[in-house]
Amino acid sequence: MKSESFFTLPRERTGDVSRTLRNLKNATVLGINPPVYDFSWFDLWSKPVGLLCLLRTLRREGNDVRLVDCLYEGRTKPLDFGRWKAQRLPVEKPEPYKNIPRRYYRFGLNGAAFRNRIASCPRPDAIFVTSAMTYWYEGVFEAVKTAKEVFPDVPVVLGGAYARLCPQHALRSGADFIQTEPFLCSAYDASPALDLYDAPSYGVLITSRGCPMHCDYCAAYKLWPGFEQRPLQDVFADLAGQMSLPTVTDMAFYDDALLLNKERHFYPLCRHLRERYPKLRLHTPNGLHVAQLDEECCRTLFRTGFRTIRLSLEGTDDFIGKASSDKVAASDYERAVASLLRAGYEPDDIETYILVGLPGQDAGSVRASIEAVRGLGARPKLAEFSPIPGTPLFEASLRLTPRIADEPLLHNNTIYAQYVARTLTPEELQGLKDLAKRR
Ligand code: B12
Ligand code: SF4
Repeated sequence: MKSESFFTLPRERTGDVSRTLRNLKNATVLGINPPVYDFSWFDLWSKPVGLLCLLRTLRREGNDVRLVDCLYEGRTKPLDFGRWKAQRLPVEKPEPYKNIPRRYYRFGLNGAAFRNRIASCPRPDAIFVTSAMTYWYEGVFEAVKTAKEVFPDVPVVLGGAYARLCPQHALRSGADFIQTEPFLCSAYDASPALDLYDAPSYGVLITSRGCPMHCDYCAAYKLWPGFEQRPLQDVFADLAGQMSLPTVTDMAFYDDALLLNKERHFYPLCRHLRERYPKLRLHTPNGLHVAQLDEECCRTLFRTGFRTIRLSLEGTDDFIGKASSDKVAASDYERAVASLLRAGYEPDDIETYILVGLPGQDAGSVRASIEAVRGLGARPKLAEFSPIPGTPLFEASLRLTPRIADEPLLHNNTIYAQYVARTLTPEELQGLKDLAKRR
């Protein structure tokens, strides 16, 4: 018998349908990870984890779940550590990007193949579309439109970071409902249904949610208020589920604050990883908190199989320090790099994020941060600023560039500083990138 509950979506089109979804039984549901429209896209162990957790939860309740992941299904060439290159097609730039002298692409399964994949699924009772970066909404709109064309009477629910950060804008997607709250916030279950992929080369672990700090450019505290670590038994079960898939060789951590309470959380997790999965290669694309990286922690990372390390420095000057909750003291960073090198890492294994393009930031200070990182034998990695709704620096950016209020495409980190706010010129930015890359 089909569940009735789903069809009683609230009359308001934004809010929380977690409870309705939890009551869904014996239904067929289709999850969609949309294509990405951007100037560039790299697979930094990218998976639609929120959607995969939702699908796993629904399957446990007896629902038949299907997944169309446009990026995974559009993959082409394998890269290192389980990553992939995605199929890309040059496309015309939308109006807000018209004057930007760069090529623009659609990444993922091409339009006809995407449509056919959706049409090949059994008629669902509900469709769930996820979203990530706010400036990727074009792909989200395309996914909703295609789903509506193929299955016109099936309700579409849109969730994910864009939906939560820009709910009013997301209403224009044509989705029937915009999920603005985290799904399943009380019974925290973050195990993704990785087995919905035919041959996943990497999995994703989230062992905690939120971050106790409040950096001025970051929406972590808005997306996940508070800080909570998952019980380790749940993390181990999640890991065992993902590792039961024979094609998985790599695992990425998405935590915002992986190393906090490390004696009770991270170290026991590492012991478990060493005992059970000694060959697994581990990655931290989301940046580690430098203050936690003492000698023992660095040795543990190395022995446990963490292969690519990214450090959140952001910058060495007072301006960045203040915007970044003063989370990194220069001495902590020096100690972290020295300890990582002593533990056995090569300089190329350690990339350090340096933020560039913040309103009010001076290019000279970015240059100094790059030099400082290079001087210590680590590799600087520029992270271009993206204004994120709800953060203090979004408010500051709004004063400088009011257009960002209505047009999330302008939040794109690739273009914001150089072409929207013009806080630095394309030549200045290129100069900084060249300096960061120089060996
Ligand atoms: C991991 C991560 C990355 C990874 C991988 C991202 C990926 N999946 O492709 C990496 C390191 C590559 C990355 C890179 C960047 N990121 Co990032 N990233 C994150 C992070 C920490 C977690 C995202 C995540 O998967 N969370 C876990 C899942 C479980 O959450 P979720 O998907 O939102 O799902 C939940 C709900 O939304 C819901 N849900 C999800 N889908 C659906 C669907 C339906 C139907 C329903 C009902 C519910 C639902 O269920 C889940 C559980 O509640 C977020 C911050 C955060 N804490 O969320 C930033 C975040 C998304 N990133 C951000 C930024 C700024 C960036 C960078 C621009 C940084 C930089 N300057 O270089 C780059 C850009 C990358 C690019 N151009 O490709 C910003 C957003 C920017 C924006 N304007 O949108 C965020 C919010 C962090 C911040 N600074 O505030 N990122
Ligand atoms: S420490 Fe990192 S995750 Fe935490 S608020 Fe700052 S930038 Fe966001």
